[in-house]
Order: sequence, then structure tokens, then C-alpha cells
Amino acid sequence: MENTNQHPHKPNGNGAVEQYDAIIIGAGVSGLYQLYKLREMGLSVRVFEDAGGVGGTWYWNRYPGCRFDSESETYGYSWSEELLQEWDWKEHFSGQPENERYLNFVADKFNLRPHIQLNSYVSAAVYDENEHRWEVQVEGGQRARAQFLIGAVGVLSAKYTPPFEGIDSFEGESFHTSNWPKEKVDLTGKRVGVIGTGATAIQLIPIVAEEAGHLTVFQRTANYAAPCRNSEVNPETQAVWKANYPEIHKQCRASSAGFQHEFDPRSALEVSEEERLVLYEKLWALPGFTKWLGNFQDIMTNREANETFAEFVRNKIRERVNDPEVAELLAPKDHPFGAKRIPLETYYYEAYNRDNVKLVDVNPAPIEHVTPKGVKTQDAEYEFDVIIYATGFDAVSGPLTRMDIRGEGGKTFKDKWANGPRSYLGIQTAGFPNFFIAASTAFCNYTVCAEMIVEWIADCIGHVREKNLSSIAPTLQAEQEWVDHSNELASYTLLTDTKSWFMGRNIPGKAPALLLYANTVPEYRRRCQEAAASGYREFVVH
Ligand code: NA7
Repeated sequence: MENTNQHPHKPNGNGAVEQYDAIIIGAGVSGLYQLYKLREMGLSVRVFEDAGGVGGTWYWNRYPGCRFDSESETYGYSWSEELLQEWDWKEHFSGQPENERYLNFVADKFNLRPHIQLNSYVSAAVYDENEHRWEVQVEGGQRARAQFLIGAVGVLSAKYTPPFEGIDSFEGESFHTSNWPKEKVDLTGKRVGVIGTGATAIQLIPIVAEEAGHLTVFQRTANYAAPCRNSEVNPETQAVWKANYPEIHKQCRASSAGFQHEFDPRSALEVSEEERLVLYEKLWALPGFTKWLGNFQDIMTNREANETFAEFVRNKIRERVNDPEVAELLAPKDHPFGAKRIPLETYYYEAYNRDNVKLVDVNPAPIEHVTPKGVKTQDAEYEFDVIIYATGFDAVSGPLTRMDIRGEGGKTFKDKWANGPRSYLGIQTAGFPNFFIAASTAFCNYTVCAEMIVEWIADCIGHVREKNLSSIAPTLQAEQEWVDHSNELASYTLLTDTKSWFMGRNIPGKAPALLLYANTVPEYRRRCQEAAASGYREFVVH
């Protein structure tokens, strides 16, 4: 296999401006498939990737315990029967090392590497209105131009570290989970502090707890974590998947959220408490997001219905944590179940029964700053050898607004999205012709919607080329209607009042807006298909 840490030729920035048909930013799940699609169509394509290897999320998030929260057989690409038959998933919820291997396998199998330039962060992209071309600037000075620019930068790739004073003064080692080193980090016997208790921390904590001498977890908001129930895939199951992939993918595409789970059509409130508990126990015993996406249909829209399950989960936490005070701290009471992303866990709650693990609630006494020796909260000082920031991401808009992207009239993308995402279909933005966002921003099993979006973009680019057009961008009206429609859908959910990355509320100063499209997968696909089938009626073309 080709060495993923190097690239044959990274120009030094003094050369001429390179010309391509399309430039893709990012070589993760979406970017790799976009590259494959556009190459198949005969376009010259360049992918610029910030990382030292392909894989996106699965390159960066190599912290201990990192894995899919989707069933492996539903997360893998569906577009190559050969790939589906050749690849064996080892675990039902595959871990980061295997996921990274998978995406490297894809890059090799489809000969994608010659088109990918690693260690290349795109810092700026400017649209040339006369030539209908994008010119991108890669950090270090290299420039390249293309008619089409695709931001395949993911939704959770711009890491967020709270701006604690003194971070750089810390004398021990510190890591953000999404910038975890490739080399093993030895925590044996060390005093470790973990800041954050989101999905990432919840995967990480049980493993760190076993290795560290002492672990202190700083929690601001408790989460409703549910058992992942991961296991190895046996050969029989592997064979069943391989024989049934078309059916598996069909089921995912037809479901509300791109999984093989489907909501129970009944209301939680129309059945007796006894009946409710029977379903809840059954869901609890199953792997994956069944507890969320196989639940009564109204748990995500009706507060009272939601509370019946929220209390069920709190009781499960209380059963598993020995110290009742710690259990109460871990049992969320400030937001509905599912209003934040449900983390899947493996012995997370049991970690707090260990003598070497301490939970610190930072609500009464927030973290004030980082010191050379550790962390200072308002009422205590904690000394550490290692601090782990599991503090999340500037989601969805962050990776895009951190680049200096300028569309028609020099308008910046950052300004355009200052009050929340403004797009049509989550894919294109008015005033930024030929710029496409290839990231799944639906409530969707990531790859299921990402594939659909990548294919939509490829078709749209095919349309522009076929009709000899120069550019395409949605009308302002189509964009406004999409924003209104998305906000209306958001208003029917229980998501909007919660402080979560879904709402951008985890980032101080970020305008609150639901960053994901709260519709079902079939309905989202229907709208995307309609936009194309109408002959791109809602778009301005030149
Ligand atoms: P999350 O879910 O955004 O979690 C970040 C955590 O960091 C969360 O518990 C935060 O508390 C905590 N945090 C952030 N800033 C602070 C400060 N200043 N003090 C204390 N605690 C803080 O990110 P993850 O990486 O866990 O997961 C992101 C997604 O990746 C996940 O949903 C999956 O889709 C994959 P808060 O909740 O804001 O009170």
C-alpha cells in the first residue's frame, strides 16, 4: 500500500497556477467518492487535503475508543458491488483504525491517490466572475484554478478548544481528541484530566480510566448515553450482509434517518405505562441507535412523550452507578432525550465506579483557567500529567467559514453564513456559483446522505457541462425558501432550545440556528431529485 504520509509532489508555491476542471477540498468519506464520480465523468480533478492521509474524520479522530455509532454494514459505501464483496467489517460498530484502513483501501482500489495532494490546507478560494472559475490558495502559497469547487470538508472537522487562559502554559501533555497523535499515547499510571462529556468523551473515558493512574472528568452537561453493544462480526453474518447489500441499502434509504431502524408509528402516550416499558426494555437490549430511532415516533416532537423515555434512561444510569450522588450528576435533567446527539457507550457509567475516577461538576464552579500544573476551577486546583480536550467542534459551518471563501462581488462566505447556514438543499449558496458543499447536513447516517449529495453534485456538474453552461447557483428566492422551510421544520422538534452543536450553541458567539436539516431521508432525497428534475429551475445559470 502507498505510504499515506507523503505525497509525490507538493508544489512549493512558486509555480504557475494549476488548472483543473474541479477542485475538491477534503479527502474524507464525501471527498473520496466525489473524486471517484468526477473522474468517472472524465473531469480533471485535484483534491487538496489538510491531513497527512486520507479519511477525514477517520484520519483525525484516532483517540482511544473512537468508532462508528452506525452499524458498519450501513456506514460503508454502497456504490461499488465489488468493494462491498471485497471488504470484511470486523466489528458491528467498527473502530477508527479499521475505518481509516477502509478508506485507504478505497483510495487504492479506485486509484484515487494520484489526484490527492495531502498536507495541503486550502486557506482561501475566490470566484472569478468573468472567467467563471474558482482560484484556491493552499497554505504555503500554491494556487490552483477550476470551474467547479467542492467543499467536502465534513460537518465535524473544525475542532473547538475553549479559550481557557493559560492553555499554553501547561507543562504536561495535552491533546484535543480530534487531533490525536498517530503514536500511542502512554497514559499508564498518569494523572489525566478529561474536559467534556459529549459522544467523544463517552467513547474515550472507559478506556482511559483503565489505563490512567487517576482520571478526573470535568462535566458541564450530562448526556443520555445508551449502550452501543458492539461485537465482532462472525463469518455467517458477513456472508448474510454480502448476499443482502442491495436490500440493506434500500432499507437505509427508505428509513427516516438512513439506518435500518424505523420509528414505532404509535405515540408513547397512547399506550399503557406497562406496554411502554416493554418496548423501552426491548430497545435498550438492542445495539446501536435503536433506542433513539426505533422509539415511539413522537419522542422527538412531544415533550411529555420524550420525558417517559428520558426518565427510563435516567433510571438505567442510576442502576449502573454505585454512588447515588454521582449517578444524579450523570443523569441529564436539563434537556430532552435526543435533543443532543445520543452518544453510544461501552461501560461508560461503570467507569465512575472505579476508585481512580472522579467526576467534577463544573456548573457550581466553572473552569477558570489552565495552569502549568493542571486545571483551576473556581473552587479547586487539579494537577495533571495529561489534559484531554474532548470539547467538540464548530460544527457544519465552522470548516467552511474558517476558510476565506469569496463569491460574487467579493462577498465572503463567512458573512453570508453569519446568522446560520444559508443554502439551497444544503448543497449550494446563492452568490457562490459552481461552489458545492459535499457534506451530509441532514439527520442521517452519514454515508447514506453523503452519497446522495455527491451524486447530486456530479449530476449538476454534468448538466452544466452538457449544456455548455459556465456556471450554476441557486436563486436567492430558492435559498430563502429553503432557509424558511428548514427553520419551520426545526420549530416542530425539541432540538431548538438545547445548548448543543446541532444548534451551534456550543460555540460562544455563534448565532443559534439548527445546523442540520430536520426532515426524513426520503423527503430530503425527493426534494433534491425534484430540484434536478425540474431542469434546475430554481437556479441561475450562465
Ligand atoms: P460535543 O458533543 O460538542 O461535546 C463537547 C463537550 O465539551 C461537552 O460535554 C461540552 O459541554 C464540553 N465543553 C465545551 N466547552 C467547555 C467548557 N468551557 N467547560 C467545560 N466543558 C466544556 O463534542 P464531541 O466531540 O463529544 O462530539 C461531537 C460529535 O462528534 C458527536 O455528536 C458525534 O456526532 C461525533 P456542554 O455540553 O457544552 O455543556
